Amino acid sequence: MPPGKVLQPVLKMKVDELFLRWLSESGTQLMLQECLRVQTKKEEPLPPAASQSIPAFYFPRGRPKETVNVDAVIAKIERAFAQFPHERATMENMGLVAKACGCPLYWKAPLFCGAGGERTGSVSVHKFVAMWRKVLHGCHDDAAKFVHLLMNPGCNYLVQEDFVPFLQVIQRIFYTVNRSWSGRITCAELRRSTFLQNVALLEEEADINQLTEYFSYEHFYVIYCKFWELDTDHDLLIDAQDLARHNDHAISAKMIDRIFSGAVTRGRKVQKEGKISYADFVWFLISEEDKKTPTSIEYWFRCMDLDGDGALSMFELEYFYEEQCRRLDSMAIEALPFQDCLCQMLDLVKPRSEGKITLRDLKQCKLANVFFDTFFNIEKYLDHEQKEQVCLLRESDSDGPELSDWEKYAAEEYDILVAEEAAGEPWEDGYDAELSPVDQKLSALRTPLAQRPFFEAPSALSAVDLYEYACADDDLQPL
Ligand SMILES: [Ca+2]
Ligand SMILES: [Ca+2]
Repeated sequence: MPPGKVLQPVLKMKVDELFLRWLSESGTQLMLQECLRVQTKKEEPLPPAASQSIPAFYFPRGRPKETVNVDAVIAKIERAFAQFPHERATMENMGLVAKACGCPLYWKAPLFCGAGGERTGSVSVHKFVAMWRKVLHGCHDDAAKFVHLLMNPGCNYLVQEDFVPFLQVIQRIFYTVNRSWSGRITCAELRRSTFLQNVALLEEEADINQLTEYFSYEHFYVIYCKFWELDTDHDLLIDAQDLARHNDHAISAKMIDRIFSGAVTRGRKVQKEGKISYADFVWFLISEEDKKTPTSIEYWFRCMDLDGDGALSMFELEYFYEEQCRRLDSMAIEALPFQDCLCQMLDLVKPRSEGKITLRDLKQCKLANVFFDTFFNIEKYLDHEQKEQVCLLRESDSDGPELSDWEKYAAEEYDILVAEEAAGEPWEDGYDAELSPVDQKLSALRTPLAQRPFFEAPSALSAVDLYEYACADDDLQPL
C-alpha cells in the first residue's frame, strides 16, 4: 500500500484539529463575524421597487452630513499650522489643531497619534491634512472618527492596548494619590493630593506636558519606550532577566529578585509565571528614576525590608551591600568595608532608634536616593560618590520650582528618543500619507505603540496593605 494512503486519514485528522483550533481563536471568530455580516448584506435580495424610496438607515461610519465643507475645514487647519515653526505641530500645538478640526480639546492626543506624531514628535501640515481628509470622507460622526484615529491600521474596532495612554495615567494617579497603597483611593487621599487641581487645570493649560504629575504625553512616551526596549517578545509582560537589562544592569540581582517577589506589586495578582505587567513597570520606573518621593521611598523600603517588620536592620543592609561589594570588586574598584559604609549611611539618615532604619527616618533625611543607590544601584552609587555630599545637600535644599528627578529624567530621555526616532525615520513631510495600506501597516509596525499585541488591563486592586506603618501620618510630618 502506498504510504500516502495510510497517512491520509491521520493527516486529515491533524488538518481538522488545526482547523478547529484556528476556528476557536478569538481573532478568527471576530474576522468571521465581520465577513458574515458583510456577506449577509451583500446577499440581501434586491429591494422591491417600492422600498427604493425608503432612505438608508444603516450607517456603520456615521450618518453622512451634507453640511460639512471639507475645503473650509482644511483651510482652517492650514491656518492653524501656519502659526507653528516649519508648519509642524508638536503635541503642545495640538490643542489649536483640535479646535480647527472642530474636535473637543482632548482629542488632541488621538489626533496627534492618528497622524503618526508619536513616531517623530511632531506632524507636518501635509501629513495631518491628508489624514484628516481621509477621516472626513470616511467617518461621519464622532464615534467613527475616534475609532479611526486610535485603531490599528486594518481594524475597525478598538482593543485594550489602543488605550495604553489612559491605562498609564491610571497607574500614575494611584502612584501619587493612593498614599496608603491600598488600591482604593479614599476621599481623604484625594483631598490631600493635587489630582483634582490637575484635572481642573487641563481646561486652562494648552500644553498637557506642563501637567507633569499625571497627564504628560512626554512621560507616557518615555515610559512606554523604556518598557518596549525590555519587552523583547512584546507580550507586555517582562521577566526578571528583562528587567535586569534596564539601564545596563545597574540594579543588583538581589533587588531585581525582590521586585519579583511581590514585595511591591500592591497585593495584585499581577505575576504570571515570574513576570510583571506594564502597570508594574510604571511603578518601577518612576520609583527607580526618582527615589525622593514618598511613594518611591516606600517602594524601595518594602523591597529592602526582607522580613517585613517595618524597619531595615543592619542585617538587611548588609545583605544588599554584599552584592554591591562584589560588583565593585569585579570592576576593580575598592569597596568600602560594610562597617564604614554603615557609618556613612547612619550619618546620612540619622535614624531615631539605634540599629534600625524606619520609613520615617528615610523620608525625613532628604537623601533617600543616595541611601538606596548605595545598596542596589551600582551606577548611581558611583555617581553619588563622585559628588560631595555637601553638594548633594545644597542641591536638595535649593528652593524654587525645581524639577523633580523624575521630571529631569523624563525630559532628557524624551529628547533622546525623539532624536533617535527622527534619525531613523525615512519618510517625512507627508510622503507616508500616500503609502499603500500595506506600507502604512508596515510603517506603523515600526512604532512601539502600534505593535503592542495585547495590553493587560490592571486587574482589580485588592486592599492588601502589607505594613501597618501609616504612610499617611508620615506625610503629615513637616520635613
Ligand atoms: Ca515579554
Ligand atoms: Ca526588616
